[in-house]
Amino acid sequence: MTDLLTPVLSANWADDRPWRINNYERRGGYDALRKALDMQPDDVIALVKDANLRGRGGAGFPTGMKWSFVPKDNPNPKYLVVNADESEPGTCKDIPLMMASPHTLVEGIIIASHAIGVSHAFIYVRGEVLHVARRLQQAVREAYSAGYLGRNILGKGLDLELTVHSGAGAYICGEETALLDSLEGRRGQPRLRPPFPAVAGLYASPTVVNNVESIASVPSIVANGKEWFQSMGTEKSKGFTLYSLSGHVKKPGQFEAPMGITLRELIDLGGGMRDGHKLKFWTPGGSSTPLLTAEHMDMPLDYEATAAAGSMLGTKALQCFDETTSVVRSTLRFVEFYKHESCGKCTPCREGTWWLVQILMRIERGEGVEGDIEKLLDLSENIGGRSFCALADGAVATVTSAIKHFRSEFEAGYTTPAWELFPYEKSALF
Ligand code: L3W
Repeated sequence: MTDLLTPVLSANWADDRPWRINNYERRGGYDALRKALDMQPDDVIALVKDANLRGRGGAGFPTGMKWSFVPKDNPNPKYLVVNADESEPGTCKDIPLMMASPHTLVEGIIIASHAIGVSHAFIYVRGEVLHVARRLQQAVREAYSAGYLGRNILGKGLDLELTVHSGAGAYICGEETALLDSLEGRRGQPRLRPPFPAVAGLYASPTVVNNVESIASVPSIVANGKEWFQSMGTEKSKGFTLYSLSGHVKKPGQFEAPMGITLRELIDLGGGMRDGHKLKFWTPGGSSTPLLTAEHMDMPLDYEATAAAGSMLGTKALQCFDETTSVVRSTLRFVEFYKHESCGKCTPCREGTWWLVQILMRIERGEGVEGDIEKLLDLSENIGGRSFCALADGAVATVTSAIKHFRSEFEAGYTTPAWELFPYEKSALF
């Protein structure tokens, strides 16, 4: 089974203190930077584009293409902002990556900055994870001392400052434009797009916002070439990636494998479902992605197959729930999260998520009233796609997909409380 794994980002995680610069360099760390600095910036962009690296933060947007959107004739400074605000329920890949190997990220940032023409980059890290911020700060200090950051990097004429900035604990700041507002010192709320950040982002200047895993994947592509990257994955979804397996599996954790591995294979790598239980439903990419069922276990985990199944790959956060779990209760928990985290800027999201919670609560109590399912679907239709960002879309994805696959459980909520149908003590999660 372990031959399914392709450890690249996680290759050094079991080393002795892999986060220290000397241990990173001992494994060839910063060699890719030396190579990249001898390349023309446009050639680095072309390499990442041709490799077909797609954004690992949820949307799968081609990374090299995003870099190429930065206008060359804009007189303003250009910025690179790494989105390290990982907070999607179930998603837990960027934090271990930054803890174990922060220099992979720092090296990727320097290469990307050379490619895009950036002289000031930022890592926006989730506010709650102080230990990660400290780990990053230590790595940044080490990189400055070693001459990888600052002025005239490695004597090649590149100047780059790198700032680690902590958020204040709001999920919405993982949305790229809210993140930029927050970084500018304002309350984090999404901006209308277009203009996209690539054209007018931080301080209204061209800004590339990339996920941690996307940027950390760049050094390996520079070191090994596009053919190497393309040799992994499926036809349109190339390369390796980190899958976060959680829930009712025996050994949850991070599994680095090619795009297109199946959930069945990942669950096997995770030691199987807990004894005596079987998979009921799962999320491919955190709670924002429509849930799928055991029927979809052999579907390749790539952007195309998940979309064809009515979901999306998202952050590859595979939360597995067995038959002891009430779908009504888990849907309520997810929607409560979105209600709490809604920034309140857009009325359909602010008010709609509140109404979804009210209706789901009475269905959970077994006090649902005739027409509640239709009301949930109608509300979802009036919330989704009607706000500035994808937060509300995530909230309704969980509701509509749960009803689509498990309508009878919602109907049972007209008469029977979820805790009678699915007693808490049988479930390890709720
Ligand atoms: C220039 C254009 N740039 C698109 C850029 C855009 C952004 C990227 C993707 O949401 C998803 C969401 C969550 N010119 C451009 C352009 N871009 N057209 O491409 O944009 P978009 O709008 O497709 O997605 P998004 O708003 O970035 C991301 C899902 O990911 N998700 C979220 C996870 C949350 C975390 C977390 O924990 N922080 O990652 C999970 O599945 O629902 O659908 O950069 O600027 N013409």
